[in-house]
Amino acid sequence: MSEFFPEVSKIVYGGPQSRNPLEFKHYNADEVVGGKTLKEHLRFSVVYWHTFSSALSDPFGVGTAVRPWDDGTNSVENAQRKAKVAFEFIEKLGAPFYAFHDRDVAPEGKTLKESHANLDEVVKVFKDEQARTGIKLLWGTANLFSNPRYMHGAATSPNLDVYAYAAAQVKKAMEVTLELDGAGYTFWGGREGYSTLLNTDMKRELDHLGRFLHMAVDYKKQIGFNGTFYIEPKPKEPTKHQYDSDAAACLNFLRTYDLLPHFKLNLETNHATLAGHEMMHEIDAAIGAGALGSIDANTGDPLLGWDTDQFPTSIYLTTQCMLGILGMGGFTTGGVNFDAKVRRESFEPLDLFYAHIGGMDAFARGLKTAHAIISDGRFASFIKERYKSWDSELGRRIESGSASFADLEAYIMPKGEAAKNASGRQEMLENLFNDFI
Ligand code: XUL
Ligand code: CO
Repeated sequence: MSEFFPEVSKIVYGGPQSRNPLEFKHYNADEVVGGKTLKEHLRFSVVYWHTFSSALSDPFGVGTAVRPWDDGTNSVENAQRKAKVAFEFIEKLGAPFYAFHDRDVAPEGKTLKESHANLDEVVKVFKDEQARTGIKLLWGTANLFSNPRYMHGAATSPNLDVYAYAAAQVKKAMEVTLELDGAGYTFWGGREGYSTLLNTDMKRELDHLGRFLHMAVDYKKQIGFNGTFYIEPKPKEPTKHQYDSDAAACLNFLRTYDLLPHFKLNLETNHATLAGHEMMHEIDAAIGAGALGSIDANTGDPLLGWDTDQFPTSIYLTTQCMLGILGMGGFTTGGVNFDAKVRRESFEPLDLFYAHIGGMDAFARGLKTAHAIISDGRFASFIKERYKSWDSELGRRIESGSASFADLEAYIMPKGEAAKNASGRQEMLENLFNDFI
């Protein structure tokens, strides 16, 4: 097997005392926490687009990435070589999954037919490499935003031909995901939104998006794809307003169009930030609806207002994520997908390893910390105690829908005043959280 990363051998667990930056300090794949190995809990996934297809350009400058395996052509051969690079990287890293868009992995042809054929050529390599390494596909997706044809959106385009083109692209991407035995398929509405309402029929666009996703659900059944469908919320960028703006908006959309039984959410930290939410808020919102599927693990820079897609390194963040995920009983088909890219200044192949090792270690610590918090039980008992008035007979009647305003008036009137409030103890709880970090 050719070696594209000759300076790196398999990344091993060296433990917290290790001084080797190419070893894990906290991610010990086979270590058991709460009855499952870290590998089973975290289901790490490497994304193709940032890690293997990004030149590291930014709005002010061209790409800086040095990728010795890339001959700079748009050929299928170059794409197939990149596929081998990807699998060597993922195997050495020890991540069990990967994720891709159709257009990250194979060049777009002059016609749709040619693009499909190019994709098939790369999928052949993926199939062989999956069989050789045991690495699996977490989810596939279609890029419905880069090509200029999608300037007005794809499933919300005012141009029916573009809508049909997008449908054909998704159909093919679903077929390929099935062929590769993918555990899921993601819909991120890259340009499904608007830049101005002055030219937009919002209701009609949303109706079209609803129809589009129903056709996808029908096709999923038709081809026998049993993976999970995910919607990935993001409030803006590239458009001013994206219809799938946050978890709550997605859930409302899915309910309105009778799609909720068919979809779960894939939540991304930097998208939560852009929506003005903490990731924990998005996770709680999705779990409340029984709809948390997977996470795109990254982080933004608090001083920059855009989607910087940095690798997650904050233990507070990873602990909060894992509290939600452990609380819901763990991932089923989803995982911790590093939708993150190295900085433009970190242009060497080696930086790809450092970035992922850091993210995996941060999530391993988050998992262990969250497990310790849950086992300790003090947060859970505090919350239980805070709501204890609702565990009364009247509380149960209200919650089950068998109480009326008149009942509540009859209950509170003789008391004259509500019972005394208890402190929310925010600072005490923040201190307690810190005790676990
Ligand atoms: C864009 C983003 C996408 C989706 C997949 O911000 O997160 O890469 O994850 O299309
Ligand atoms: Co993402």
